Amino acid sequence: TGTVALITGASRGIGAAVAVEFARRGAQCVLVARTQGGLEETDDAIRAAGGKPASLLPLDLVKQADKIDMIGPSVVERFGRLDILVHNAGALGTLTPVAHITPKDWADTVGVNLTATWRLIRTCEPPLRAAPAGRAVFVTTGRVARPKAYWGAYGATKAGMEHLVLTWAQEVAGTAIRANLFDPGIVATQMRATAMPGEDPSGLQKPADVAPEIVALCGPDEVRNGAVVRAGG
Ligand code: NJP
Repeated sequence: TGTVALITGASRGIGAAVAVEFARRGAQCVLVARTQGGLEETDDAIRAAGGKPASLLPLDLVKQADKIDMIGPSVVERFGRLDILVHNAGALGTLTPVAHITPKDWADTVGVNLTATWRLIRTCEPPLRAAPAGRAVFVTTGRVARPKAYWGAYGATKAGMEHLVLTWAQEVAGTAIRANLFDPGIVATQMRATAMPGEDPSGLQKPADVAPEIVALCGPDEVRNGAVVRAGG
């Protein structure tokens, strides 16, 4: 069998475009997000692009820890291997002063951006180690380096994600795994529209513009490990 790629946040936006790009290149995709209908739309786009029908894994990365913990073993059981993890799902939360962040928003941003990163590493590391060229890419943000009022929960949890991934990258440095972060820059998606209501998206990057860069970072010849790669760079 060919390459097997797990992509989170694959129901729309950047994750959906990444899934289509992997499938176009022959990979078997496993798609994670909460919205079954969105996952089905991505699968339709994969089929239209001539890709293998995707495996859909509808789950909430905040609320269903037990399901996340089963991902590694269940992908291996179904497809025999897992070569690639792209943790692209992200939670923005409500843009608000730190003192006004609600417990729910805090739990959602920590849950998707940070805790799910750890849980995905935990469940995917064994099959990624067994793969000939295990690859993991985590989608971060330039906001980590530029704290900005009202973006505290998002920026802090993505910063935590970066720290965790860079730590893990050191730990797997002697293996065939390459673990990197990708900062997409500004992309016209639902998240961007929520953050910047009223912004004209016509001049922004589109998900399909950045997806090939994420897929390239998962290539078998990639030598970088523990890098933060910026879109266009
Ligand atoms: O966002 P959006 P993007 N459990 O909102 C999923 C980063 N980024 O494509 O569950 C499971 O269209 C959600 O699916 P659903 C950003 O931080 C972006 O822009 O069905 N899945 C959807 O598929 C993020 O890491 C920009 O609602 C959950 C996906 O996540 C990545 O790019 C700039 C979930 C979000 O799709 C992709 O975001 C930047 C949960 N609990 C970084 N919660 C930008 N767009 O400008 C959410 O610096 N999802």
